[in-house]
Amino acid sequence: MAYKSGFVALVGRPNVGKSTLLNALLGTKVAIATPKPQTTRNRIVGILHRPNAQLVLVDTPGVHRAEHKLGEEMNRTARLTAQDADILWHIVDLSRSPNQEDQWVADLCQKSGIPTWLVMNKADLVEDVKARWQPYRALMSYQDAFVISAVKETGLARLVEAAIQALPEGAPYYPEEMVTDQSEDFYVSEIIREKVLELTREEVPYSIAVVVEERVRRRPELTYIRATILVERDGQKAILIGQGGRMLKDIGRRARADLEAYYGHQVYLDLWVKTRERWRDQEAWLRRLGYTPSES
Ligand SMILES: Nc1nc2c(ncn2[C@@H]2O[C@H](COP(=O)(O)OP(=O)(O)OP(=O)(O)O)[C@@H](O)[C@H]2O)c(=O)[nH]1
Ligand SMILES: [Mg+2]
Repeated sequence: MAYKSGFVALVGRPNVGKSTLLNALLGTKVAIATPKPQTTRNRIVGILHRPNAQLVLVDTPGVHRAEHKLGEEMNRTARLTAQDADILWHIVDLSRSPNQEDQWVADLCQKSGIPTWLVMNKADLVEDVKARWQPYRALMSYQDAFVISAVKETGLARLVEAAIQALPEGAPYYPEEMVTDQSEDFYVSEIIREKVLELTREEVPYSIAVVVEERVRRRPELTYIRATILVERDGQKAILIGQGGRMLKDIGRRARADLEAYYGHQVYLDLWVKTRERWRDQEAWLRRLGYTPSES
């Protein structure tokens, strides 16, 4: 049997479960996933290896109405990633009705001319699946449709098998042991950002970014990490630090627990908070933080 390989882009509006699905399919956490919309800000590659195929899954930021340059770049990342895929999975949340953002994504898929499958997620929250899928199927002419639950891991095997069947013949794109293309610093910064998303509310989670300033293995059993959380206003800085430094300690404690599990040894996490006014609207910051996608 000829070897098959290719790219599947996971596109959809925010919060439908794209990153949860990516992690479930890989069996390991490569992308952070939280109950807050606009969690993912980058293109995140996850690689599924099979004896006769390599399925490259690409998670993208949720397509939304952007209010900052950051949001525009996130939408652009989703658009550019979709243009390069062999198959598009339009992920939707079956427990909700389609909205304008779902329509934007469907239009983007339609315009790309790339085969697009409707992947209806969160089926575990829905009683009458059939009654719910009609309005979604009407968004565009999908090549195929699947009902899944990323959290309960139902319908996933069928989805992957179908994708592998549909892949073009070709050599693998990535080496066999590789699960993701993201750097260690990126992963570390995302874990910290995830904790901020979990612990803060309103504008704060959206106004932050995390920069890993230093990461060294000080001893065989200890990694030292110094990271800065950027905020846009001093008021947000005060919230992130919290009374008596309690919030920052909480963020650090949770992030450290995850990072120690990841490294398999002790982590010393040195967290700082800095105000950088309106960084979300500044090209230079977006570039430095890795939020500006390249054209290919
Ligand atoms: N009940 C249920 N919840 C789900 C399912 N899949 C994802 N979720 C939840 O939906 C929320 C959003 O999940 P994410 O994976 O972060 O969604 P996303 O599409 O990546 O969101 P953005 O990165 O913001 O675009 C999280 O709280 C998930 O736990 C599912 O199959 N069932
Ligand atoms: Mg996501």
